[in-house]
Amino acid sequence: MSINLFDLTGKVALVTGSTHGLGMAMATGLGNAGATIIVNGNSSQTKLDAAVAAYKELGINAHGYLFNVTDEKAVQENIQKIEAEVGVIDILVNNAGIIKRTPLVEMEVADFEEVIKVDLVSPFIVSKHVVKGMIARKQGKIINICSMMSELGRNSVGAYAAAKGGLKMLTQNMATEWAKFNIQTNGIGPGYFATSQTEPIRVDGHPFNDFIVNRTPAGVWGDPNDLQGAAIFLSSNASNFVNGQVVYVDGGILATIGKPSNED
Ligand code: GCO
Repeated sequence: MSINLFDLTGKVALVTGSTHGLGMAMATGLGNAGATIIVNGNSSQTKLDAAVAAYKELGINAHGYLFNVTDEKAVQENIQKIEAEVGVIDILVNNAGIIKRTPLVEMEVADFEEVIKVDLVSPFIVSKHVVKGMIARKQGKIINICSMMSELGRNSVGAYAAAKGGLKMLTQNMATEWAKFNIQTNGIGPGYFATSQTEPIRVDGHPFNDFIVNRTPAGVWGDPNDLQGAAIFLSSNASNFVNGQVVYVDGGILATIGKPSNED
């Protein structure tokens, strides 16, 4: 009998920030692999309902829950609702995040703190409440969405880099504390992808657009669907002895110092 290590049938996956962008792409991959998807948005019920309908259009069993991942009371209440109404959460993808592009010397402390709160504190909040069930069942998968900025700095994204660098280490600490309960905690580090978050720096002719195409050995911006394989792998039995790792899906950016613009 052949065993499909990547089959997620019967699993329930909560993907925070999954009404659009990379979260939606990864959640769609998990759904196509058989998982039931808990779709999360934090602001608009209309947007959440539209996203759930889009998943269902693809034949994915999806349920929407509107809550702000930085609000511990709302997180706790919604996780209880999800586990009562849909089922226990087997897979958690901490994807929700924001970015503020401001040089550090000009950045307001409140703005810096908001980026840290959403991108670093909220994965802690959501994981802390989801993992209790995983510990009780001695099984679970947690994936934290890191970034190139978990490894590299860049002008104007200092708060984001501090958060994503911290998220890499938080991933390693979650792995350290929870592996003994058969819970695997890992990260995915996306390179530069064509999403609404990167739209302002991706428009044709924008110097950053040319820079990234040149800095990425694959020579292109990533397609969000390119993240589905890593998400399925880290959510499945195929990664049961993988812990504390960040899988970089970056077209080769971290592998190279780059090349002069006149080189192919
Ligand atoms: C930026 C980009 C990056 C990417 C991604 C790279 O301003 O440099 O928005 O932050 O979104 O995080 O891994």
